Amino acid sequence: MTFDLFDDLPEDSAATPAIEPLADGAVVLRGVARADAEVLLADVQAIVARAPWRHMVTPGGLKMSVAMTNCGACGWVSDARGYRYDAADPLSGQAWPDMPASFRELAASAAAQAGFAGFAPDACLINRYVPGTRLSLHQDRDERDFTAPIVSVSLGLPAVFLFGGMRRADKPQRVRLAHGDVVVWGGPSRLAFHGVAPLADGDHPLLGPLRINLTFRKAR
Ligand code: MD3
Ligand code: FE
Repeated sequence: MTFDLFDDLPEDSAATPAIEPLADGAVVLRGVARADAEVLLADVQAIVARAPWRHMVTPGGLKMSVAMTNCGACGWVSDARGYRYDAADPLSGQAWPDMPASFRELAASAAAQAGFAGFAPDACLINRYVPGTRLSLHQDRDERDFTAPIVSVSLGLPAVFLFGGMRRADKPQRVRLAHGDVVVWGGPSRLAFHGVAPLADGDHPLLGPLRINLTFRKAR
């Protein structure tokens, strides 16, 4: 497969990002995380050393195909008891790893560019996709305050993001999210149904056959 035509541009091409409106309250900042990718991925590795990737189980008993971990004051967990945010990693009983400065600063700067000044996430869910992994349509509604946006950072292989409406049955738009793309989902988009189509095969220069997505949330 082929990669971004823009992979070879100088790093400062990310200094003047196009702000691409996606929907009411949602904007894509193309490539803004590209210059930080190595630092972000080193920070992911340090988090995974303490809070390993795991496939959570839905309340309905299905094992998710996305592998997940978290950092921050609380982390998103799913098991037979339901979905929730928890201050402890259920695998270790210990607090989740701290949110690295690189994560916090990128999330706050992206949110500010989208009009959400002062975004201070307390949770970052980290998702890992291999070819074939998908995330079915859902809403993110386990957070306490829906006035805060969610900021997502895509790294590695590109994905087709499915962005639906307020009803599960609304036909989703398909949006390609590539390495370094950051999306801010706020306002009326905050509770939209969304998902990720099965990841296509590929081999990314930094990540190999993987996509990693960071989602920053104000959970409490
Ligand atoms: C739109 N993750 O972790 S990020 C999730 O690529 C999740 O791993 C996807 O959906 C991923 O919950 C999509 C983009 C995203 C995240 C949260 C949203 C889009 C959103 C919340 C509301 C609307
Ligand atoms: Fe989601």
